Amino acid sequence: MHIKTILTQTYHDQNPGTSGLRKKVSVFKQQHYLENFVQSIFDVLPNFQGKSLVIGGDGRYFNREAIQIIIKIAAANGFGELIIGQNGILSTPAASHIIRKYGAFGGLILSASHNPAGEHEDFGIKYNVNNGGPAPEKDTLAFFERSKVLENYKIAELPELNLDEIGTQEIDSLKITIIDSVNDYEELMQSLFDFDLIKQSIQNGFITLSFDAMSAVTGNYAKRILVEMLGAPESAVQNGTPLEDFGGHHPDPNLIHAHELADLMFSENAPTFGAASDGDGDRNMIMGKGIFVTPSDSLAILAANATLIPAYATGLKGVARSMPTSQAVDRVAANYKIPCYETPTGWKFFGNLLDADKITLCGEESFGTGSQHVREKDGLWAVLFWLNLIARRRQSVEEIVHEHWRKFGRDIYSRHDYEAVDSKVTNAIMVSLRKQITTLAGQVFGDFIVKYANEFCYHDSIDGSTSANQGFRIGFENGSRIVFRLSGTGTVGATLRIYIERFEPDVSKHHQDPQIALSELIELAEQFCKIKQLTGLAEPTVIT
Ligand code: G16
Repeated sequence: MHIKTILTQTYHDQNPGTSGLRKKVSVFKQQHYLENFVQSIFDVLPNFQGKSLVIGGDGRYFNREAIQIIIKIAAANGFGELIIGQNGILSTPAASHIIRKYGAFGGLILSASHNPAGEHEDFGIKYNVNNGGPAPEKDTLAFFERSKVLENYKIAELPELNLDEIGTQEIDSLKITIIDSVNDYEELMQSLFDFDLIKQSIQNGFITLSFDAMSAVTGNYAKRILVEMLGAPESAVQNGTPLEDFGGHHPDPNLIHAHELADLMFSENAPTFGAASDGDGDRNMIMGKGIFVTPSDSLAILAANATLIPAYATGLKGVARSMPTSQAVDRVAANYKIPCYETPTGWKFFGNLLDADKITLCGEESFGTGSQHVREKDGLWAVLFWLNLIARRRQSVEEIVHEHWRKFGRDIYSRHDYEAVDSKVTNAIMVSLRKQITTLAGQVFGDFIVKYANEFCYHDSIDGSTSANQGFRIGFENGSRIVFRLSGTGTVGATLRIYIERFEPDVSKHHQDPQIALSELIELAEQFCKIKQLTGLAEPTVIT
């Protein structure tokens, strides 16, 4: 194998965000851009010579081209084995599982998740460590630092590899294995859930379902698991063929972007269960006939019912949620007397807690839930969890949710996003919030008395690291909260996210529209940040 060293120009914008480096395709296609970032990662990682690297992506535009480049750089840098999903496809949770199952050194996952795909849209890349989870912040910072001084990269002269055929080939001392993208993941799911029970409930018509794969990576996984293994009709999987541009969809499973599913679920002909996943298969949206389950509620409900699922029958060690996620799961944890951890936004922060066996389930308001089984959030896992739960409890989604609220109270919750705002404006908002935050405790705003107000700073109890500036939170005496933070996944301008929640213990008030129930807090949030005033926007771009 002939290895070349290529002199490169340095880029100064390769700072990974919440979940890896995400940029427009045109940015990634700049000369040496992808090569530089991959080399920067390999320069930082120690002692991987002869070890294996997992490679796969969500199949979006530039996926195949990027994989060919990565193969050559990984070969030149001395990896001993490359394990690649067939056609270059691996869902993010499947990649996490494969890293763990085959004891790989790590993995490169190519995805910009829920961001749109295509020549003029987004691409992304992130490195996952050997526990299967996203690289911790200290590593991603080191990758960025390295990229700012990188002068050359190494690349092997290899022919283009055929990614479509399963099998192993050897080039000198490098082994390249193309694996079926679904097999390992499917086996794992079967080991966690009661497939026979779910299958029975589908066959006898108690469960009817619609799953929207949004023309993204989960199509292959859903067809194999839901249709072939669990017996759902083929028509149960919508948009099940992964396309390079995701069919022009914005593959973000929420009520706005998965509106076809939402319309169906609120119609007369709704099946009993509806769900959607995102570009790379780690997010999930759960719906029942006539009901949308917020991700925060979904996490709480899964935690409250975990012992009904074979994999979690012996109970949970603890749970964790990201800071802006509602406090619904905290109530479940308190009830079952298990610890509940609060981490910054980003799945990478759950890894240490999972590895140290402190928690069994975790989740985020951004449509992500997961467990010990991998080190990523897992969309289809959440879908199967709900199907298993419905089959076991013989209740509808609505009955399960309402019963949960009756028992624990309802955390009425909403997130308001102001997308693609001029970053000068959002930076000014952050500066102003930082000033105000220290003066708010004890102040009274109508019915709301500020109990605490601070900028969230996380101390990882396992590795002792600290992550500062993780969003502003204002907590009120009555348990309500307003949280402000900037998104770390966008590629255009800046996105301000405002998270609003109010606890409602009174059963007679559980069925209010969240936007109405939260209206006072929504106004208060504007009073603090003035986003509407500063941008002239009358409404958030997206409300979930
Ligand atoms: C990523 C992270 C999640 C995070 C989400 C939203 O999800 O993996 O942990 O909650 O971004 O982040 P932000 O609010 O910074 O945009 P995904 O599905 O995009 O990989």
